[in-house]
Amino acid sequence: MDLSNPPSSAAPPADTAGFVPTVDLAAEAGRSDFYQRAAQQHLAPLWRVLHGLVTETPMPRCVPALWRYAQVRPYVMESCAQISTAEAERRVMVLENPGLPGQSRITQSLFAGLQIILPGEVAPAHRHVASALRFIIEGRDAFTAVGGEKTMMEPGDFVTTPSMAWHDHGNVGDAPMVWLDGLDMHIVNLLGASFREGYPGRVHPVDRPEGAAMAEAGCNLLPVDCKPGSLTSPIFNYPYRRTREALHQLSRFREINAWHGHKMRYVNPINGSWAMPTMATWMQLLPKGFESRPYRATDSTVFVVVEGAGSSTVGEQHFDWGPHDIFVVPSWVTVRHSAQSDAVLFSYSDRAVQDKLDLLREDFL
Ligand code: GTQ
Ligand code: FE2
Repeated sequence: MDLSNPPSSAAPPADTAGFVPTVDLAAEAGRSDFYQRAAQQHLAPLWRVLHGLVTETPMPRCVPALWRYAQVRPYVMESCAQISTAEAERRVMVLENPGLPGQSRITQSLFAGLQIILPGEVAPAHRHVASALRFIIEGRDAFTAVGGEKTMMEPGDFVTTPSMAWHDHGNVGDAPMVWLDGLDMHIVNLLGASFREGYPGRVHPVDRPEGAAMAEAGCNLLPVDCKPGSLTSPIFNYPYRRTREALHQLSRFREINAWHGHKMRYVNPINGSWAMPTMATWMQLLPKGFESRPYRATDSTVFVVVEGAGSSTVGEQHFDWGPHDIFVVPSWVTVRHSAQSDAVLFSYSDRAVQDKLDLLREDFL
């Protein structure tokens, strides 16, 4: 789904291979006076742009890309010398897709950034319509407080911040904490539905004990009087310890999926749907030596390497990856993964939206 405005160059050049012009280009010159007069009435001819708007196949402007953690980490660290969390509100280095420069997008619909919090720092409380996910990269002893409950975060944990929930983050340890933020604000903005509010205080009061959400919803049980208030999972920290154990146990008895390896989706225990209403999330285990069969889907996907080493062929590109590297597979671009050692990949995409709108297509090649 193209969630951004159509480009001004929506009509591809006539010499583009496979482009079928809707109009007789030779006759266009004679129409320019008409086009100019119509433009004064804020009218434009569809036939000049039709095939660029309604494309035969997805035409993502987002391109395959890889960020090696070893290369970007120094910049994330340097950002701490440049600005405080108090001044920045959120100290985040945005991962910008090279095909979408200056737009704060890692794919057409999604945001990704590396957020860092130093020992003793607090990222002040605020709330917004956009939903956020956190995928913890390094450090521990940092918490996020969401809707009045704190959770400590560890590498590999998947943590959610639902729409309009108050949230602040803090580091009570002695080492920096880095995580990947994934947000859906471009989807929210496309729809003109964004609001945000700062909290009149550094942190929002905590009124639930740590572990409350896990006790209520994370044990295959729900309180008898539980009334879901939103489409976001009531579990807001899916700890890696449990995810990893599930994947490894699965790999001992279950036949491997030829396209995905051993891949689990994070679910909302209330309704069995995605953990978040807009962003789909997964964790997959690719056993040593596994080579996936080619796969493509209409959701551009962001991958974060958790453990192990391997490589992925994304369209024409070949990416070698290791722990903490981040790469993007654009919509409808074919991907193949191969694992050099047992490898674990976290991923997220806008599939939760595409599913609801009946837009998703996938090819098992
Ligand atoms: O941590 O609350 O990367 O509100 C962008 C917007 C992080 C956050 C981001 C946010 C946050
Ligand atoms: Fe936020």
